[in-house]
Amino acid sequence: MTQKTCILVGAPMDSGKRRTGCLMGPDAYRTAGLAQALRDLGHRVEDMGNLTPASHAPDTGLTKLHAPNETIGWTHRLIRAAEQALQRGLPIFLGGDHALSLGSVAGAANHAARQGRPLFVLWLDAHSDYHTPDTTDSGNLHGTPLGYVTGRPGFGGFPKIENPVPQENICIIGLRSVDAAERAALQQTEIHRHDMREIDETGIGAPLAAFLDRVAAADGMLHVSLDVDFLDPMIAPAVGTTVPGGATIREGHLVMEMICDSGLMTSLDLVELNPFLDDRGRTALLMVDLAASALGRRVFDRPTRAFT
Ligand SMILES: [Mn+2]
Repeated sequence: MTQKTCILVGAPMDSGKRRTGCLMGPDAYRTAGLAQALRDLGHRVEDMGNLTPASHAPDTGLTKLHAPNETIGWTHRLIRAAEQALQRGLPIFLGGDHALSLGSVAGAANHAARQGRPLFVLWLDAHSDYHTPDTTDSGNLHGTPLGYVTGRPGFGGFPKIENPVPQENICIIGLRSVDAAERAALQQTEIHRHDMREIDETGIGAPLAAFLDRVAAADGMLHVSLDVDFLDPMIAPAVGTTVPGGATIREGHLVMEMICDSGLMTSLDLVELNPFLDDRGRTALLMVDLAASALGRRVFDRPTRAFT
């Protein structure tokens, strides 16, 4: 594939849910060799280091939402970081929990709008993350980024969404944990949704190929958001929201290689890695391998690597 400038953006955001540990994620990806893996593929790599949230009011703990003000601070910071990095290359947001996508996707949408191109979003996740601060039962804002970037109401205090992502430009693959309220809301939308049963029945390549064809036909930019819990917890244990029955290593690599073949990806999130829960770094290493596949590595060109 053509050489790219990959910009690593550390986002040690841990405010999107109550269980802590994702703040260690960016350094786990560095330790797992992400930058070298991308350089070995011929890409230029810049590491912006770890961001901090914009200044924000302290969180009081008096609302049902967990840490809304810190999350708002991160969202401001990440919107700007995404806009700036996209002018120079392909940003890879090293999470941090999935609330970082409130900012990374909103910023990517602003950038795409300035280019006069539509933004498409591929959401690889066990969950649909379509809640709003009004609909969430848990109060965990990592379950809200797709609600936010599509312009759902209820995000008072957050940066205003300037360029909502059209519902039909979003594709979620990997679903297997959607609560009743969220399912009802999703069924009112044009978001493309592919649950694990469909993947079992048709294979993971078919819905992805159809989506990538739509992105290409529209000359779209493509933001890919990879949640660790897209993968099966047997192979990727380092996440606080494990749901059995996730994607296999083969399915993960197939998705990433198809993304690479398409040449369409313009930004990437790696989210929800909690190194505190990992097993000798295996989840971090797998996420690095998947990122490398999305950027040109072919699994069958290299020897098997042991985890121990
Ligand atoms: Mn998620």
